[in-house]
Amino acid sequence: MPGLHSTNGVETHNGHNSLKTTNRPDEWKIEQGLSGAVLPVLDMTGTETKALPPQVFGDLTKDKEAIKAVGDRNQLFTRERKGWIGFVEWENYPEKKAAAHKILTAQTFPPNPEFQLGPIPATNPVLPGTHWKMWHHAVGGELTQIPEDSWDIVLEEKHPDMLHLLQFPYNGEPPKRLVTDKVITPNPLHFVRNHGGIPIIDKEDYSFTLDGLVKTPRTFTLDDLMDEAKFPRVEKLVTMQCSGTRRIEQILLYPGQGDEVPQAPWAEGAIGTAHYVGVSLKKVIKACGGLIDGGEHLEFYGADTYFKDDKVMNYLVSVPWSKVKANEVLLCWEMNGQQLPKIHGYPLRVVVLGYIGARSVKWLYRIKAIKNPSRAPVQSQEYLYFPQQVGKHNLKMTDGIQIQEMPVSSAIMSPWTKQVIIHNGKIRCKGWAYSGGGRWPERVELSMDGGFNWYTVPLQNLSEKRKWCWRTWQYELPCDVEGWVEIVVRCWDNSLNTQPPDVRTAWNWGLHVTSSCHRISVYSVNKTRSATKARLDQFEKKGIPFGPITVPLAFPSQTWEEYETFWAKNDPRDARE
Ligand SMILES: Nc1nc2c(c(=O)[nH]1)N[C@H]1C(S)=C(S)[C@@H](COP(=O)(O)O)O[C@H]1N2
Ligand SMILES: [Mo]
Repeated sequence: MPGLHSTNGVETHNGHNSLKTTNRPDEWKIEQGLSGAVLPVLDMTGTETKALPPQVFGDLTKDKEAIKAVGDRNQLFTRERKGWIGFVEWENYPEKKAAAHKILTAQTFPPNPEFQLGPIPATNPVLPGTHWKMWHHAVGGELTQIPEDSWDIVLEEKHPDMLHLLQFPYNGEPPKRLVTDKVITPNPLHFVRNHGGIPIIDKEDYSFTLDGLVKTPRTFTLDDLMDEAKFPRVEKLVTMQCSGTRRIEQILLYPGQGDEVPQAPWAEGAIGTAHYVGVSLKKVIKACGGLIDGGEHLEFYGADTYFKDDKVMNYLVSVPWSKVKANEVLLCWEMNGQQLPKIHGYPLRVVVLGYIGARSVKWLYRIKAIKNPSRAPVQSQEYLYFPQQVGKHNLKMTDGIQIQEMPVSSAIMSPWTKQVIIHNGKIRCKGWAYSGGGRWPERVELSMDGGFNWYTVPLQNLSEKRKWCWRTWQYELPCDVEGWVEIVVRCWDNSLNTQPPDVRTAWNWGLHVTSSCHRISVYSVNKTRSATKARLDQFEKKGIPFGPITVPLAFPSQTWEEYETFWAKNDPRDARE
């Protein structure tokens, strides 16, 4: 094919030989799509196919004069309030936003490491979040210290076994064996999804404002909310799910854009269940005299700083009043009997029942009643569910559905894909099932033949049925056959919704809402078969481990005597005329 060889002759040294080749050293990998980022785009619009050069990143530039002209960053980007470490308020200060924008556009940053079209790093943290750290340091002022402070909080508050997908902004999930270990997720193991740093807020200095289209704008302290004479205390067991859960399946099928540069390659652990204590936002709005002048949506402001397209802002999203009116939006200060951990929004966060996690704003500092859904990027540009034909060249924000309620979904936490399982005709499986919008799992089914036949998990093997909650399940899945089998899980919720069969069906450019049936491939070795048992006994007698299955046999599987006996009975090998 024309134009695919990008390099001039390179010398590769292979033992004693020196090969002159025009290939890249990793040509084979590139050709096999294992290094897709360096594949040229092919232009076939003309009579000849042309290989288009990829985007090149030139030398890094920095206009120091322009940055200096912006002014003293320590004064410009100061802490907004006493006792609120890491909180820069942007939304009330367009000139401050403009100054930060100037700083970010007056320099270039190195390209972000590519992992979707190449290998995912084998490290924990998986991705460092290079750009976001650099942007924080570039803006400076109160933001300078945030990446380091945030990581300290991760180490202080999260379980040492957490899988750190992105170091900064911190994104982490528990390993599979701990995701469904308990029906209520212990706080140190609850997944974390951050878009920015963690503000460290002193409870004594905490308050938030409710303004916009309300009759009487007011400021509330935590003590105000906790006063049961004013607001009834609400307790709820709630499953929170990030719409990025199981994104890795979409990435491994086809790379996409995700909702911003450092997309967390989530597995099945971006879901957690906790017992929250707080008040209903509806009551707090009532205390402000209710909504006025066509207030239809409530916009939540988080104190963290979010970067998008060289601009800075606070974390803003909105929910409709109808959701609030139904008492399905809570303001919470307690999680599983403890004060909210810093990483989960201390001192106060929003918990929106049955919506994607993105709407449950942490480090809440303001609620504004507005007419239309928020125009902030997290609401209007991200968390959009695009149709399959939408991609880099034709993306329009209005083509995406704003994701609010999660659809029904489920996942297998054990065993793991590619695992070899020696069993007595049943494979022990466990996992979770969940449905958004206040629906709940009614039936969980497992298949071991790729989704042709389904076994129903008996109800006693499912955790308690509750509105707003997942159900964990376990099941001994009958499996007679040997070799590679595909185990699939699907859930039916109380509205009889179920899951699309495969990832391709639900794949989307934003890599959101991987709600397709979760599939894993395991290698079945069924010991109830006498030949299999005899063979495994031989392995055991010889003290030879069975795995990995790809290692060639350590001892013969058949004697020559057995071989001859077979042919004595079955000769001739070929068919007679
Ligand atoms: N202020 C603020 N609130 C936020 C976010 C954020 O980055 N900043 N992330 C949201 C997203 S996308 C999710 S999935 C949930 C995750 O909540 P958790 O980190 O407590 O598990 O928080 C939401 N609230
Ligand atoms: Mo999320």
